Amino acid sequence: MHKICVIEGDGIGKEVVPAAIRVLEATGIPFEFVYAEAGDEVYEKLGVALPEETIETALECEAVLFGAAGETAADVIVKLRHILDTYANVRPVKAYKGVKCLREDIDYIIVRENTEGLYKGIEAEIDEGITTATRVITEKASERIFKFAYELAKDRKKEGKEGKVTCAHKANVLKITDGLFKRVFYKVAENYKDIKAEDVYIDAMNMYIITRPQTFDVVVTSNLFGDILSDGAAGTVGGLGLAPSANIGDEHGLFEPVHGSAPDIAGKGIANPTATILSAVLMLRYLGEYEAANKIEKALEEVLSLGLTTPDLGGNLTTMQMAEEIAKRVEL
Ligand code: GGG
Repeated sequence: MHKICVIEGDGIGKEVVPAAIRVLEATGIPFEFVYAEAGDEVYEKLGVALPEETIETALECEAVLFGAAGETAADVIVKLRHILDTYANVRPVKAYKGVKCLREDIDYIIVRENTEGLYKGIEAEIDEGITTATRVITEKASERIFKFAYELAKDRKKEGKEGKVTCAHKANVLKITDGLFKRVFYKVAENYKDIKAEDVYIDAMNMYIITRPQTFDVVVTSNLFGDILSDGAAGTVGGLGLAPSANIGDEHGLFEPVHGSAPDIAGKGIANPTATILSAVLMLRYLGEYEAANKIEKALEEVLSLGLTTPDLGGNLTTMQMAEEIAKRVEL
């Protein structure tokens, strides 16, 4: 029995998470889902966006499945990643058949450092009209994220991928912080002679994900850069509705779609559940349930190629109808 903490969060989180749960239940794997609250609505109700009870549940479960954060994102999802010390934010960028993508051969992973950078949240108003934010980059956190990225590239190489890690930074301007980041990247590379290592400037990288996305395997970058880059990358493979993520640490795993609460479409039942379902697939692999994970991915591919989708991908199904199509195929 896998004990999973489920936090739907705000907006479309309340629609895409039940859709993913329906698909997870179709696998027949025994789950205990423990529901916990967080987000804007909870803040309105209790005056706190991430209640202690939710933190305790997240800490005691085997994994967390999270939906979407709204205005309280910094106090909910960013804080939860810190509390669970899920230092690697893994964001696959993959072109699925049946989805209009920039190219058919896009298949790489963005690894975003999850615990520091500008998202450390050290901000201040030092005088009227003068504000600052402190960008924290440490050798320790950089070393562990690079090890993670190289290990991931090693695993992917076994599956036939190139075996390359690309570090995206801005060391020519942020000389001290990204100077350290880049230095540690090549220091860690010394232990991975069988994996290619290259570095690019983050602004150029933003162009390369459009002009030559097929040349990347594992891309590693700092927190804010990774957040921005991965939304752009999602746009090349069908949009945010298809972008999953895994937050991985040594003790905990938290799985969530890359998208937020999308208040413009919340409550309409038209949100694409794919990103959350693919996040659940990542969760199953984390739990060692590889067969079920592959089965869901295959069913999803079939549903996408048949056009049985929500309106963002040109179909006319609701969130739950699309999930049903996937679940039916998983149950076969
Ligand atoms: N499911 C992810 C989510 O709710 N994202 C909203 C957001 O603002 N996230 C900030 C981040 O990913 O760091």
